[in-house]
Amino acid sequence: MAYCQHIGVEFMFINDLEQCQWIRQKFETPGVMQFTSEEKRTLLARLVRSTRFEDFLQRKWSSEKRFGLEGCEVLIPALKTIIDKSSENGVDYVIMGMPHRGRLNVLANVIRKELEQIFCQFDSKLEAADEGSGDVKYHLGMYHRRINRVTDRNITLSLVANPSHLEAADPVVMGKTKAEQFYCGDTEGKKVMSILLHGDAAFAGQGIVYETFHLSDLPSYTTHGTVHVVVNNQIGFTTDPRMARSSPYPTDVARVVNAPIFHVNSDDPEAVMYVCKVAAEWRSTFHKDVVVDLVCYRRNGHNEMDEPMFTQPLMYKQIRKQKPVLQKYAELLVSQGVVNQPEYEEEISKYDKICEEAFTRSKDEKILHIKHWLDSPWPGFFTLDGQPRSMTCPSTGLTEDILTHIGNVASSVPVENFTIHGGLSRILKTRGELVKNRTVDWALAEYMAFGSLLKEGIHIRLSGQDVERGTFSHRHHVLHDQNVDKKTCIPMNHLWPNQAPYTVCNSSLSEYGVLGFELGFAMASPNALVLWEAQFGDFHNTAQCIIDQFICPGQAKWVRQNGIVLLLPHGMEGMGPEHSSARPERFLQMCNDDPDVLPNLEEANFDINQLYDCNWVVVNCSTPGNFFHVLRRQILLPFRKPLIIFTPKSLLRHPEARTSFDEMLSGTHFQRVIPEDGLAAQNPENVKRLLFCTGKVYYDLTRERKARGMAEQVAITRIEQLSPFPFDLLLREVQKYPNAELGWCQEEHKNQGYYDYVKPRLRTTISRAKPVWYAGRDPAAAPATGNKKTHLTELQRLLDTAFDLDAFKNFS
Ligand SMILES: Cc1ncc(C[n+]2csc(CCOP(=O)(O)OP(=O)(O)O)c2C)c(N)n1
Ligand SMILES: [Mg+2]
Repeated sequence: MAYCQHIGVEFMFINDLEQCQWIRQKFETPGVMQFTSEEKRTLLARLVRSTRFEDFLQRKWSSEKRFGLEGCEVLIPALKTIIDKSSENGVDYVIMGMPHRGRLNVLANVIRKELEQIFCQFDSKLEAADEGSGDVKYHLGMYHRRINRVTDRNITLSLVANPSHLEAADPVVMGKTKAEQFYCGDTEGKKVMSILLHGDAAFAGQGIVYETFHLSDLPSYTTHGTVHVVVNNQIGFTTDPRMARSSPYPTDVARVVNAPIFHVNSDDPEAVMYVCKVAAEWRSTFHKDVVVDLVCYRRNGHNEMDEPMFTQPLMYKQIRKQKPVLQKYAELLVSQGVVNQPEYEEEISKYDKICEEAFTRSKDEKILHIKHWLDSPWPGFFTLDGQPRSMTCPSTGLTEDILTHIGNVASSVPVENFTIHGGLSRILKTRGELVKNRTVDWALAEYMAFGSLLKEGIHIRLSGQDVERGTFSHRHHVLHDQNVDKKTCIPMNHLWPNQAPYTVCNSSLSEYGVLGFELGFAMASPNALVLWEAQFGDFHNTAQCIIDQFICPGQAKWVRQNGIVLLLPHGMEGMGPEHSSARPERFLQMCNDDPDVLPNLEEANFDINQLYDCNWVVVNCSTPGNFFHVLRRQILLPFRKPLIIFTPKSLLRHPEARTSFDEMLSGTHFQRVIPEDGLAAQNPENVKRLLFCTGKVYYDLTRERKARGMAEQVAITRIEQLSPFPFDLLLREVQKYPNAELGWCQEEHKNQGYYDYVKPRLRTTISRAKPVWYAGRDPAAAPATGNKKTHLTELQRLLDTAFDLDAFKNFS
């Protein structure tokens, strides 16, 4: 629908009359697009900066990729207009996410990163001062607080670091925005907002765009409206002319996600400015998403090294004839008498001089500080030079009083006149009995960890599909009144008078989007425990990009630590190929510790140093108590690392999977290894086989050992923290049983699970003095059989191998 010249608006799919009327009025009122001379001059100055910045980079580094904005230089004034207008409406923090195109220009001219810091990124001789392997310049993030010249108000701008994967940063930006809103009590998005930039091909093609839009409608995920800007050059990658379509893709997206879309010709800077103003006003009026579609062209190839004429000769002949928008607009303003030619030229030479001077200064930079490119500073968490405040971790235990208090709240309904379901009453009653007996099961252990951290002022956010109740109906963190619709109670928020708030939220049916969101949430502050739970562990694979691109290498690429926790239900329980494996092998394969090098075990604080050096922590707890400790350790550590926990399903209700309060009291710790402590440990010389395992198979092994009466011959030691690998404790275990063969037992298939990770490390621990035998399922393509009977046969086979003391005779 065309209203003003060069503007098209689509919103008919929105079925809210007030919103439609509002849009009509903004575009149908005659003469709405009037600008003062001052506004026009500002617009021209912004176009000068945008254009001359790219020109400058091109002159100095003609053979470097920079993904320039040529053809869509209006992006800079467009963003600045959105920010000015939002600042005028009370916003003081803008969080942005964007792809490669124009990123350096946005850093320089919107965020106002010092130019010399940008220019020195082009100097390959600079040495990196920070730990980590770094990233290319057009991926780095940034955080900057300054005065907005137009409104004279303080404004903080942050651009989230991103990987090459287009649109992957979208949910991360939303999560960070939500967190910043949460921490400053901005419940309506009046102070903190997000702006997302997109390429047209990525916007239409990447499903994560839709997942992210969808989150904006959910109470615990909404950021109260995002302004989306599409750099619509109607071309995708380098070579395929079919990517250029006459009807623009972004409309298709907007229609699906029910957001108004304003198309605007990017050759008309005033129309662009008007549309951006309206978009910002829309957001502050309705707190809903809106899309600005900057219809432009791409003057160069995909990057500056690319020749577009190879594949799009005719289109590029036309493009080469186009006058740059700056020149066109300058001519218009000169003809209108708003500026004269010398003033315009003066504006250009002023900015060129700024660039030249910054370039000279950039040559003095000797060292590259990736630290300067952090998107979220954590004031006070580290020492001034960015180090942890200590290299120790206090006990993660609690006093009996605290355990009992949390236990009592967890097994009651802490408000009056509230009727819960009869089945739930029974669950709470059983919990109460556990508390009386001074024991916890999994759900209670989690309660204890969360409840105690809330007492210490740590905000907790647990998000994922059906997490409020728990997929396995074990958690019940939100009680629902059986008589009054939508009346709920979250007992975790009734624990202590001045506790931190607990957020538990059922997410949409998304993994990629939601995990990205939670990662972004965790980015904002180190003093929060942010957990994402997969409905079943294997579903994390649709969020693989967030794991591979952000969680695993995030610190190495962007220096920023992140303490996100992944809870991944895992275990072979005869439920078929799906729902069985959280794919531990994938997480372990991505750990950065060396399988072949034994670290110095004598080093003080060996365990903490190991944690400090790792890229993430991978655990599989066999007891609720250890689960409790590892959750608390996550916050009590003086630094942050992602934590991957393989969590149980059947063990949630296993009568032996219980922990006594005694193992959770002050002075107790997370056990990286749980050594054998039965008969075998009393006469270790007699032990014939020492079996190592992790997780649920431990219970199958002890049951089988008992049935076979082999408690003196076979020792079973649990590795609870798989990575970083507990070389020190395992060496002790091996030395304790000098006459034992060593075996690794897992219920997973041989090419899956932990075997490939554990075996070389165990061998390194013992200087390769003995073999490490394997008892487990054979290699397989699928994670588990679909047949229950086969499942049980396989299990019995692996247990037979584990306890057959002659099983490996023929191999040695
Ligand atoms: C998920 C993903 N797939 C593929 C690529 C490779 N790639 C880089 S840029 C690009 C084209 C992007 O087109 P568009 O979104 O229109 O942005 P433009 O370059 O035109 O600004 C592609 C396919 C990528 N970076 N990420
Ligand atoms: Mg494009």
